[in-house]
Amino acid sequence: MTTETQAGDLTDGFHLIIDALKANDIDTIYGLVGIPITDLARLAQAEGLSWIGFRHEANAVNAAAIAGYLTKKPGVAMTVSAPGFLNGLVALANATVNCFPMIMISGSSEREIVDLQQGDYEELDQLNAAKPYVKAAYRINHVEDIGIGMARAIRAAVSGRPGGVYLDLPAKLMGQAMDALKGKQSIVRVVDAAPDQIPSADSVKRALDVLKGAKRPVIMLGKGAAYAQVDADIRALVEKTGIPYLAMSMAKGLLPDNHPQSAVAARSFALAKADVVLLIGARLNWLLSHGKGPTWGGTDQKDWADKKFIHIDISPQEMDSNVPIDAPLVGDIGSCVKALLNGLGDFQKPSEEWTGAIAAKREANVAKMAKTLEANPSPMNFHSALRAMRDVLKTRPDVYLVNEGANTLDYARSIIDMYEPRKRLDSGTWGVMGIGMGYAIGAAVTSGKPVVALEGDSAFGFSGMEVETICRYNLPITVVIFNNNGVYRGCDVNPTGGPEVAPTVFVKNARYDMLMTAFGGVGVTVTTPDELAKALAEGIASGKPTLINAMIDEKAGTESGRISHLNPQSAATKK
Ligand code: ADP
Ligand code: TZD
Repeated sequence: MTTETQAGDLTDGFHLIIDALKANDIDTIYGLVGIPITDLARLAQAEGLSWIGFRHEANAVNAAAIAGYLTKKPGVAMTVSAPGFLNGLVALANATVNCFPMIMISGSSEREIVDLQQGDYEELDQLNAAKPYVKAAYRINHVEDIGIGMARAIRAAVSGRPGGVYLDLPAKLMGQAMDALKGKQSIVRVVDAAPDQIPSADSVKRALDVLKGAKRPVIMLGKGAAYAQVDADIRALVEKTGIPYLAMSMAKGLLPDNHPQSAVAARSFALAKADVVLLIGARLNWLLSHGKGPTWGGTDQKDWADKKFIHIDISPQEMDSNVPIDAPLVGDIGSCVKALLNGLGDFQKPSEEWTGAIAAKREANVAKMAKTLEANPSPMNFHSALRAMRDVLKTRPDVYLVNEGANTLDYARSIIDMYEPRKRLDSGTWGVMGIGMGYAIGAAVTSGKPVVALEGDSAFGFSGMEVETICRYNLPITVVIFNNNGVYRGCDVNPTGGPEVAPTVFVKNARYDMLMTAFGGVGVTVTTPDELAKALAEGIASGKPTLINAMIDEKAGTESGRISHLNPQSAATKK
């Protein structure tokens, strides 16, 4: 709809914001309209961008975050001022914590009123509120600065360690006018937004020396490795070195989970016994027991054990975060992995003793798990339901799997194998609930591929209203809810015997499927693994918005899934 710009023509903030996004190949905005961004949303759509409108900002921002992770381009979300901004901020912080590149753009109220706290409509000092939770936060005050401001936000989101960026756009900015030709010239197309960061030759040599000296090496792939999109080189490094590897949750599928070098079913053994660990895009945070303690063969929680770490990360500050890193390899994963590959020479693969021990452990654990999975209890439990889902999903490796909950998350992570990179999207670094529908929508919109969102019944509740969004855009999303009547489980009782239900308990036998049928999608309740398998296969094949309410034994599962030990225990002993 743009016509040729002529001398004397005027443009405005609304147009320049859209022009700046388009100039940087941003084609989708995830958002929720209201003052002062409604016309901006309309204009975006009129100018050919896709506007995906949500029912709550957190879900829009989660969708943008996962779009950023999947595409390496910043996902863009847009919200109204104060409450809309704050609703989105949790998800923006979550994007930052997970190193996903995105920009949350929020409209804001009159600066002179906000700054004197005189009580404007939706008044909040958003820029300062955002700062502690984001990688960068900027405000554009003048129409002439829109091009450079947007460029700054884009570069901040994707360069170095990716993260969430907040961009504040005061309502007044949108209406500001300027000469159209000058406006056009003010738009910046960012050149090389995430430049390669080449590791130093010394650091490469040091890493290779440590790796070559290893007797019992292990490679740990994290979601940074998946994000980097250098799948072939990572596979080559794993296969050429012959080193057993482990994948963190969202790195599953970077190499197929049934790869012969996968040590995932022998994780505890491999971590405890390894002498050298090569971390590729994985932080030594709580998910890896901070690199120390019994998980790593240490005698107590603070024991570093006797391990050497080689750590590839783009962030130099990540080195020595929890344990000393013997060989820091700072750079982008693509360049670091290439450098290692180039220097491998005639690399001696690890001994049969080591790889054989891992294989034996893996086979024993798989056989043990197979027994549990074969059982057919009634009502179904997590294992029998997941066996059914595993068998269907194995036939569709192209399907994205979004996953959140406690037991639903932990069991699915180990039972459902992934075969393609970046297909598993889950609660991530914070173990946060509420990413479900946002991630599912973001993945479906960016890829056009089918998505299965496997949700605990509690987890689903955080973003459940977005089933309307799924129906509105007719997205190929099948939501499966493991319904066990509560948070973790549904069988707790109020110890007083009073009428108020226990803190973890929901309405029994809720019909979540009716939420989907309310908006024109397909809804079905299933009670057996066969029914679940059939409904799942149909949901994926049809491409229609589908919700499967899978009834699970309310006594199955454990408090907090696999992280029960993180619940605080009283130091006082009961008399
Ligand atoms: P996981 O949860 O899978 O263990 P983390 O989120 O803890 O993974 O770690 C991802 C790491 O990857 C972060 O420390 C981040 O700095 C790093 N990272 C992200 N992208 C790149 C990249 N392109 N090159 C190098 N490191 C990267
Ligand atoms: N709020 C937020 C934003 N994130 C959280 N992680 C929690 C609360 C606490 N929490 C968990 O850590 S898991 C979970 C909550 C509320 C839900 C577990 O119940 P579920 O899953 O029904 O989703 P399972 O599979 O039945 O255990």
